[in-house]
Amino acid sequence: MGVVNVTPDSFSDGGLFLDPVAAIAHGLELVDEGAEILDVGGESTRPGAAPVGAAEELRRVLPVVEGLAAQTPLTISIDTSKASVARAALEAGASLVNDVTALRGDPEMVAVVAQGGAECCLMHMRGEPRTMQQAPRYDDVVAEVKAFLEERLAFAVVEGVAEERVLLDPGIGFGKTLAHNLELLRRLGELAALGRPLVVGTSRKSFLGRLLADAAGRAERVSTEGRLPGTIATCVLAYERGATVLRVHDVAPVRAALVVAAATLGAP
Ligand code: PMM
Repeated sequence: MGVVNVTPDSFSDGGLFLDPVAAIAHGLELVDEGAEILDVGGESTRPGAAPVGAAEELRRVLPVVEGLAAQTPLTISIDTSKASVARAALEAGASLVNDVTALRGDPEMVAVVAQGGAECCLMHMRGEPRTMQQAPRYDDVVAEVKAFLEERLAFAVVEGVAEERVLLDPGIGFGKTLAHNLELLRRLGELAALGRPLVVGTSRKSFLGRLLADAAGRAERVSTEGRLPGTIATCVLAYERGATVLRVHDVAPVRAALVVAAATLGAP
C-alpha cells in the first residue's frame, strides 16, 4: 500500500503533494514502483496534529481520488475518519476506507462503509492524535490491541459490513512507546490469529528514528530519510509474522525486500 498524503503537515512528506496534479503523479509513480493499493489521505494524524474540517479535507482528496481512479485499476483507499469524506471518495472511485479511529470517530461511518459495499481497515489507536503520545500505558499491549480489534470487527459485522471486507491494523505509533511498537511487531502472529488480513504501517515512523539514535548514542532522532532501512526491516519481519498489507512511502525498496523475503520463505 503506497501512501499519497495530500496534507501540508504529515510528518515525512507534508506539503510535498498538496497540489492535486503533483499528488496524482506521485500516486502513479508508486504504481510503477509496484504498489497494489494507493492510500489517499487529506488529514495528518501525526502526534499533535490539528484536526481538519470536512470541506477542506474533501477539497484536498477528492480530485486526487478521481484522478487516480481514472488512471489506474488498482484499489484506491481513502484514509479518513469522516463519513462525508468517505462517502464522496467511494463515489469518486475509492473502494477501501482506512479509518484510523476504527469507526469510532464518526457515528455515520459504519453505515457509509456497509451501504457502499466497501472494504475497510480498522486500526487501533489509544487516545487521539493530539494527545496520544503522552505516556501511553498498557498491561499487555498485544492482548489489549487484539481485544480492541476483535470488538471493532464484531461491531462492524453487526452493523452490516461483510466480515470478508474488513482488514485490521495494530496502529504502530498511535498511542504507543518504542517498546510497545516493537512488542506488537514481535508478536504480530497473535493478531494474525484473528483471521483477517493485517495492515501494518511502520514507514518512516518516529520509533525507528528513536531506536537508531539510541543505538548510536545520539540525542536527536534519525531523520525520516534515514529511517528507510528500519522501515524495510520491520516490513519484512511483519510479513514473516503474517502481515498482508504493508503501508509505506517508499514502495520500490520495500517491494524488492518483500519479493526476496517471500522467495526465501517459499511463498508466492
Ligand atoms: N499511519 C499513518 C496514517 N494512516 N493508516 C493505517 N491503517 N495504518 C497506519 O499505520 C497509518 C495510517 C501515519 O503515517 P503518515 O502520516 O505517513 O500517513
